Amino acid sequence: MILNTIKSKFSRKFKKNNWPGLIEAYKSHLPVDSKTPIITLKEGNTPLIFSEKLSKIIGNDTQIYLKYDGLNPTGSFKDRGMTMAISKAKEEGCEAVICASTGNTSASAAAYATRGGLKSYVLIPDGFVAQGKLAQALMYGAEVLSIKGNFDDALKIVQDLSNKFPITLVNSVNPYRIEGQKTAAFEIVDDLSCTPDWLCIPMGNAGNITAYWKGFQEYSKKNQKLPKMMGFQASGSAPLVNNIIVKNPDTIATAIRIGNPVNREKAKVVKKESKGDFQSVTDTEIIESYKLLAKEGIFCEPASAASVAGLIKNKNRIKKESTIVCVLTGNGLKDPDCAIKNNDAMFQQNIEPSLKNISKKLGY
Ligand code: AN7
Repeated sequence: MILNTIKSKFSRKFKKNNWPGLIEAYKSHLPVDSKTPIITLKEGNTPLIFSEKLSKIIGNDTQIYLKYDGLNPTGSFKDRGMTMAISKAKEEGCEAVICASTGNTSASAAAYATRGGLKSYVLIPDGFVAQGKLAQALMYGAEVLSIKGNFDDALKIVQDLSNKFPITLVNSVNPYRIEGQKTAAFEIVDDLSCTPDWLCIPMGNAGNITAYWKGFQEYSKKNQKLPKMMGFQASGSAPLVNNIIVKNPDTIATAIRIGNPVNREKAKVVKKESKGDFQSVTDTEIIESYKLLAKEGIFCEPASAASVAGLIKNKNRIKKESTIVCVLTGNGLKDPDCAIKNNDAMFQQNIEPSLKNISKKLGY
């Protein structure tokens, strides 16, 4: 185990300190050439963290790892796709980009667009975007339109706008997004020196599960077993699990509050080819996992915790000595309201600041 870890550290082409960003690192696997202007914030190369708590909960000598993609420059996996989408938009001479977003896509699009000197427009569902994400989009200088509708309404409008006007759509229907995001699977294979048995991942529009599957297919060695792709949705927002359109999706995990995923057909192929499964988890289960992860020192956003809630739900189906990766797609700091409302911490306020009083409060 330790030997493997050391070996995989050196099998990466670039040392941590001079990581050039994922396009440069994996350019032989990506649709770029010397003419592509690379717009990067050095995204990618995120840690794969062994989870002692989860490995113990699942038992049976399983090894559970967390792909902590919340450590990307804007705090979510979207940066992997956005470095590609914005670089290609720039290469193609486009001057403005647009997206609909539950939050993270807008933050990432705004950051990479401004870095590349492009204008960005974002449509978000009024009242259902976490504070941190909105703050980011505003700070990075996007023009933000908060609509009286949900993500699915917003996506339909931006698709129409990008067909009518010279604005590039950077939602995950943009194929370059998938190309960039597939590098997360490359990194997992590099770190483990093998493919995992299962990949547990939250699904909204199902761009990321599509990207991971493409990544595993392209990067694994011949005859190497590919992972079962286990996609999880919130039970109030589970169009892929139930094979329906959800008109009014509802979940505490606002990032995946999506009722009509654009990558539905691609996701079905992933499920079938990987012999995987799509299942739902309740908001209560999501919050339980969110708290459990934080108690191991890993703070992710609620949508990300759906991957772990799903893992735990499948405890009895997991084969002995399996290696499983749960993808933590976004950083917990994105949604401070959710954290402050959902924790088991001792938090006493309005305390008199005297040594005597505080010693007593602390039980000394
Ligand atoms: C933390 O930002 O759709 O299945 O507009 O932010 O590829 O859609 C976010 C999605 C999972 C689902 N976890 O990924 C958006 C948006 C987090 C997310 C997903 C999202 P996909």
